[in-house]
Amino acid sequence: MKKSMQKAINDQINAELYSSYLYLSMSAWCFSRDLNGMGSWFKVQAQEELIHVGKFFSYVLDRDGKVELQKIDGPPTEWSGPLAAFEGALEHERKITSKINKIVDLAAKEGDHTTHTFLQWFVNEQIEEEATAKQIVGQLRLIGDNTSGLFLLDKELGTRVFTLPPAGAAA
Ligand code: OFO
Repeated sequence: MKKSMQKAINDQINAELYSSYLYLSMSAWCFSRDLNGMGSWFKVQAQEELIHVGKFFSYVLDRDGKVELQKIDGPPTEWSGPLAAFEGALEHERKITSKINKIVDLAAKEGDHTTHTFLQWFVNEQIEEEATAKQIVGQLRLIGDNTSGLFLLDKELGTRVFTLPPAGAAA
């Protein structure tokens, strides 16, 4: 693997770790407001981001590259409400999509077919990541100031569970 690609993937490992940090912070904020379903949803999201970290981590090592972990920035800790938190999540996922696309562009430019193929999983994953956040933002906008609606959505989001990918897939 070329050094430029190794650097791009190490930067992405940092971005995925930040994603996990950000969602863990959103989780804490929701739990502290008794929005336990949303708190749990964000916690699962934080765990899923660590799966993304693991995929990039293993890929660099499998290609005989060097994993270089970097400092993780501190995420925000306050949001004006659940809508603002989920809007922040959607905005963040859009940024991640554009980062992934840039690495895909680099792989194409460098003729790195292996990395190009590897990245397709993330290209597809980002469709779901953005769609899910967008749907929750839309529902929260519909709910507005309706506390019963918020209560119901919180309950529904609390049903999300973290499932480990099949053996080997997370490595
Ligand atoms: Fe949320 O997809 Fe990784 O960062």
